[in-house]
Parts: sequence; C-alpha cells; structure tokens
Amino acid sequence: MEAYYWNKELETIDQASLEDLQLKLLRDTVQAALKTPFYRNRLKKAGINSGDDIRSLQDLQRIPFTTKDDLREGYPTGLLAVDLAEVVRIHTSSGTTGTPTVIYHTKEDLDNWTELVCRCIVATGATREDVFQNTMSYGLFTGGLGLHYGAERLGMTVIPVGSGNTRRQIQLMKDFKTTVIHATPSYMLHIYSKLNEFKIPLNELFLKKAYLGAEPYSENTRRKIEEFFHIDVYNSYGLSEMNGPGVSFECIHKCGMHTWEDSYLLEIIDPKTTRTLSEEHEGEIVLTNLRRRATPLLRYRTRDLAFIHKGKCKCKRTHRRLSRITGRTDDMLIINGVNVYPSQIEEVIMRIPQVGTNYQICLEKDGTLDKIIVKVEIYSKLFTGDIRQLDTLKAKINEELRAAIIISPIVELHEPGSLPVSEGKAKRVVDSRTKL
Ligand code: DLL
Repeated sequence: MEAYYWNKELETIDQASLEDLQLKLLRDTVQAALKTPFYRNRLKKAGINSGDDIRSLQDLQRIPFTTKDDLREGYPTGLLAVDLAEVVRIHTSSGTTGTPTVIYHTKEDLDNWTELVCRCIVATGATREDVFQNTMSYGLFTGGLGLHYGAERLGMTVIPVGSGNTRRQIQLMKDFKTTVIHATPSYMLHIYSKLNEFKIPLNELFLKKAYLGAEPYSENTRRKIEEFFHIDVYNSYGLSEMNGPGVSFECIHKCGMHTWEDSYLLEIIDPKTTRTLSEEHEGEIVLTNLRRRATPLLRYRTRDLAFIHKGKCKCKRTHRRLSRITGRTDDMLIINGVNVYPSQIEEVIMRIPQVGTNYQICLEKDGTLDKIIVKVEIYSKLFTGDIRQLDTLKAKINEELRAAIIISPIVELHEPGSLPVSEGKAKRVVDSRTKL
C-alpha cells in the first residue's frame, strides 16, 4: 500500500532541517516557559535567562528535568505561561496523592494537537471515507476529545459515543458501519466477548482498523485482537502532560510508533543515572513539547520505559519510532485505561476512622477487563453481626475511593490481622492480571 501523508513536508523532513526547526522551536518554548514562576526559578538557576541562551540542541542537556511532582506542586497555575483569557480548555490527570496535574491549552495549542492527530490517523491509511467510533471517555481524560478533533478535521464521520454501554457500542457499529474504532486494548477484548455473548456474527460489522492505547498491552494481544476481528490494530501512545494521544502512533507498517519530532523532543534516558541512551537501548522516555504555549513542559520525565527503533521506516516518515511501552519506573497502575497510584487509595482509606492499619489492593481480570479489589482491615469492634452497618461502611469506602480514582472498586472488609503483613517493605499491590 502506498504511504499517504497529512503533512508530507513535515512528516518526511530531512534530519538537518528537522534539527534547525527543533532548535528554533526549543528557543521559543524556553522563552514561553520563562513566563511561568516555576520555570523562571528553575531555568535561572541553570543559567538560562532567555530562549537565546539555547545555542544548539546540545544545550537541551543544561535544562533540568520536569517531573510529575513538579506539576503537582505547581497546581493549579504555577506552570501556566499565558493569560488565563487565552486558555480555551484544560485537561487534568491523576496525581500520585490525589492532587491532579493540569494542562492548559490555547486555541493554537489545540490546533497543533489536532494537526498531529490528523497525521496519526492518515498514517494508518484511514481517510475521510471512514466512520470513526470513539469509545474513549470524553472529559478531562484526553483520550476522547484528543482523537475526536483530529478525526473531525480529517473529515471522517465521527461517532462520539464515549466509554461504556457495550451493547449500544455494538449497535452503533452495526447501524453506522463503523470502520475505525478507538479503544483501550482491554475494552476491545471486552467488545469481542460481548459479540459472542449476544451471538452477533462478525460479518455484521464493517470494522477495518482499531487504534489502541492508553494502557500497556503486548504484541500477542495485538495479534489476538487482529485475528478475532480480522482488522489491523495500531498502537497509540500519549500522555496528558504532552497533550494526550497523538504523541506517537504506528503507521501502516506497524513497526514502532512514529513520534512527531517537530512537536516533541524525544530522549531516552537511563532512569537511574539520567544519562541519555542511544537507539535500541531501553530507558525512560523524556519529552519536551515544542509547540505548546499555555503549558510548555521541558524534559518531562514520563516514567514510561521504551526504546527507539533503529533504521528507517518503509513509509519514509523520518520521525523516529518508539517501541511498545515495556513498563514504568514508578508504581502507577493502569486499570482499564485509568491511571491510579496506590498512594491515592491509601490516602482515602486511611482517613476513614473505622479503617485499621492494614490494606491490600488486588488486581484481577474479570473477563477481559480489569477488576480492582480493595481489602481493608477494620476494627474488630465493628464486627457486631450488624450486616447493615458493615454494608454502609463498605458503600462509604467505595464512594470515597470512586471520587478519588474515578473507577469503582470492590471493597472487602477484613478483621484485624487477617491480611498478609510483610516484614520488609509492605507489598500492598497484588497484580494477578496476566499479560496475554
Ligand atoms: O492515556 C492518553 C492516551 C489516550 C493515549 C488514548 C493513547 C490513547 P494519560 O491518562 O495521561 O493519557 O495516561 C498516560 O498511559 O504515561 C503510559 O503509562 C500509558 N499509556 C498511554 N498509551 C500507552 C500505550 C493517556 N500505547 C499514560 N501503551 C502513559 C502503553 C500507554 N501504555
């Protein structure tokens, strides 16, 4: 199949021109970042007082890293680089202890993001003739709106159904002849199991492609989904700090995810020494956005592990390709696409007076979806035989957790001393979801 581009000039840009462009954009970004209290302080300490202090791309190394904790501490406006009047949208994502991180967007920021999403979609061979069903949730999460605007700008027929209600999803897929679906891999597998349950034969669907991301999955899972549905699955990577989906996406050749290097400076570092690693060496992804004005982020440590593929892609896009995400450097859990930190759970349950000292978070598979069970020890005086009282407590814990982590866990109440205690570091999370 002939490769097709959305922005051929930028997608196939040669290395020297790319580096010139990156340097110019990096200077602009540093200049914009200096408008925020956070970066003014940080960059001045590193001897950077203006964008012009960045003389070559090597000077990137002089810029300190930015972490999720920095974003949390800057909440809500410490990293805002424009007048609030210029901001047209915000997105937030979960923070480690419940303080969210916020990303502001100007109209131009959103336009740039949309442009990148258009490139991604076109790189998979999709066109305006396609019907695009977006099963990612709309709202503060970037999966819904992120791809939505790109698909619309390309001229696809967009079904903005959002997440959940699988029966309706399938009905829409049938009625409107959906050809491209956007989902988490676990939800895609769930749709398949529901098709079987409802006895709907595959030939009633028109699906050709799926864009899957927001959570880790293996090459085997991709293969499995492709075989189940007889479709092509494309891996999509992104994070809200870097807009959301549209950072890295596979093209028709499915050999790594092109990362749009005219919009993101991509580095892979050794997470321990922070030394930059060369191609094919696995390390932590560090990204700098080059075209965002409202919340410019410099050398953001994503905590995602991957490597950069060597060599050129057959599609002739020159932007380097990231491997599948192989893990994280922190303890963030991804549960049906939702990011959850164990510390958020702990914070909630430990402020409930009836809860004792020990708890455990168990992750299991429920069919193809993830299930989270929060087991908490409560004081023995509460086990009086009054079931209603225990049910009320369970419901209260569930409600408070749901408010904090968005998803609704199963809550189990246990007697004191009944949950395992480890002698060294407490092992709070038992993840028995097996990777397919
Ligand atoms: O998950 C953005 C997104 C939406 C990407 C839809 C792709 C599709 P956050 O909620 O901020 O944003 O979560 C970002 O999710 O740091 C990774 O750990 C993980 N992640 C995202 N895509 C992939 C992927 C969105 N393809 C975090 N494979 C990231 C593995 C992924 N992990």
